[in-house]
Amino acid sequence: MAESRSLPNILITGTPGVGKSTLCQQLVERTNFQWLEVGKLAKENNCYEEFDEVYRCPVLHEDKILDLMEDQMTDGGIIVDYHGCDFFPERWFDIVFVLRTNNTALFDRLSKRGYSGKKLEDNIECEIFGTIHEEAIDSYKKDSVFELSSNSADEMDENVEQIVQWIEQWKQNKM
Ligand code: DAT
Repeated sequence: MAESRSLPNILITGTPGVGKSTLCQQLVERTNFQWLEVGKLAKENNCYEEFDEVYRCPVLHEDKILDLMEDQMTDGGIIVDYHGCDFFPERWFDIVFVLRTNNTALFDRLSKRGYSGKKLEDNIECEIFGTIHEEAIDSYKKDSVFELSSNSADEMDENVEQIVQWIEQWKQNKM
């Protein structure tokens, strides 16, 4: 429950390539929060159900990953980073940020990452349709979901500042 947390929990989500890891990296340098990379945790603990042949990637075993995360989420101070958001319990998060990037920039970033064909097209489409934002709106209280534009380094800096300020405000309100 949010009231029992000494620090808030934050979810950073969005299509692959929008800048979640970069933002989280900068946030841990500025705060004493812990960065929980769901993809990395899944890999380390083999939390997969099957292999998706179309996308050439394993499918997350959601219940297994949630069990692994539960204890860490209790005290707060966690920044969760994942490209999906509909399977986490709503109670875990005090705020949800959905990063957004324009098609051209995202296309370049994902191409550089080695994405091509259907995988590239589907991720670009996901971003154009605002799929993750919609998922966030459907999964969390509307007034706790915020879109952040992440097209440039300047916008990245602004986003870091905004989140650091939000954390400070949360602490003030808690006192
Ligand atoms: P994600 O974790 O969402 O998959 P990332 O942080 O790995 O994304 O970023 C993908 C690439 O894009 C990486 O090379 C850094 C770059 N990038 C991310 N956010 C950016 C921004 N706001 N402006 C410019 N480049 C950005």
